[in-house]
Amino acid sequence: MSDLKSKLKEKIEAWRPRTVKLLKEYGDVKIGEVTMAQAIGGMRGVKCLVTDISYLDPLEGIRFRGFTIPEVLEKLPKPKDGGEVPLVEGFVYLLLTGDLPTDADVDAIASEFNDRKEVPKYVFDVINAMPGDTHPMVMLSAAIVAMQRESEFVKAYNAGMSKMDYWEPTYEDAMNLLARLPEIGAYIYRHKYKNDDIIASNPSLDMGANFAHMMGIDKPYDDMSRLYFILHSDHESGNVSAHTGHLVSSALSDPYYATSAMVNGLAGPLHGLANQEVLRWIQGVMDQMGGKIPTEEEMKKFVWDTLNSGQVIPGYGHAVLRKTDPRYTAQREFCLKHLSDDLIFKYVDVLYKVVPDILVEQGKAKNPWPNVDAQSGVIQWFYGLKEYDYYTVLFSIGRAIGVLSNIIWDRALGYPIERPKSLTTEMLEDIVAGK
Ligand code: CMX
Repeated sequence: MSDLKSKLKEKIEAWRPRTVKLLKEYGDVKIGEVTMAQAIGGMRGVKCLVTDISYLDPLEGIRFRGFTIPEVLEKLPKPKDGGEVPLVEGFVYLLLTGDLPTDADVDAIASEFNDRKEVPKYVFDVINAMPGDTHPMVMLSAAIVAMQRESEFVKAYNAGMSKMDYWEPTYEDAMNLLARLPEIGAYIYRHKYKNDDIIASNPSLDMGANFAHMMGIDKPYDDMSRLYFILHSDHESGNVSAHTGHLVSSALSDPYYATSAMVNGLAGPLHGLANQEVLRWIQGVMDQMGGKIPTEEEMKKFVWDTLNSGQVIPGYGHAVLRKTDPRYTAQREFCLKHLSDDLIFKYVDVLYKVVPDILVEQGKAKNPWPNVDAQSGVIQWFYGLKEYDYYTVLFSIGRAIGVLSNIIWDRALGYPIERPKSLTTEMLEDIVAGK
């Protein structure tokens, strides 16, 4: 058993009694109520999910295992080549175990990923067989589900494993997936946009650096990849992608099914695809401006035109957050350091100055501030990744870290199949009428 897996085993055994006690002794304690608006309105704010991997405070933003983004960026081990962003391997360790890793822990995970990262050839054949205009998220989702025949969970389940052991083969599937997703993601990019000029994986590099290498993009794109994967990893459990992964996995569908499903949820323009929408929207404005930076007044007009035509401003608003997303801020700091003169960054900057006031004036959005997607495409574009329909693949690789960490713990703590209750409209009307 790997060091990480034995550490996880210890943590799981220590944690299980806490969950069992809450369930057995305090199962009737109320933690909230559900209103009519919540039932009709997408369950906003209903407290009915449990996770210890991350917590989202509406004003503060995300904490991963109790650490804010600046703390994660400061405390986790960094690459030895002068890279400024922590190694993704160490972040995986933090999400899984709740502890900060040592350099040795990080090295052990890097070597575990290296041993697991060979993608079966038939997966690439599936991607190659798709029409050239297939969306990269479809390629990713199909590639993941095609690999389902590799599932260790399915093999162990069919062999009659005990429920207490479910987490162990889930861990194997999760680690295999995490090791392979950057390989698959880079393959999709080079296959679809670079004439199949595939760049072989380099086992001596960490996950972020190897991804940059396989994409064919120079430094500091290695740091950018690390930052991107860490920032997009997890946002507690209620968002569409995380919740989809958890839900599908609750039926004991294995991590391949669950991860492919979470990718499909992330592909919606109100969720992960918003990063591509931001770039598409900005490009439209740039075309109309002939490349010149709009004044605040000109930008206000573009924003109002979009709102008045019944569309949302991509990259702004959030179902939980009520302040600027710290994931936006972390990327903005990266931009200020590395691409402050970039034209598109300047557009994003003007947007930041005008959009919140306009959304407040419009009076609909509960949160007028930018989210993670408002800035992320700009950085990719700057480093030459101009094919913006690819951006959500990057989000998916990051999000898989959080979703798979959660799935391992879901299985370890024995969370059951998810099954909320529906009512009919007539029943709601009867409740209002006091019947
Ligand atoms: N532009 C215009 N209108 C917006 C808006 C925006 N950026 N954000 C919210 N609104 C509107 C909603 O569409 C809704 O309108 P209706 O009453 O007509 O339906 C109203 O304001 C209230 O919405 P809300 O309660 O503030 O927000 P929701 O929780 O319903 O939705 C989100 C959250 C993210 C889907 C929404 O803010 C949005 O559509 N943003 C733009 C898309 C985006 O950036 N998505 C990425 C989010 C981060 C991620 O998951 O990756």
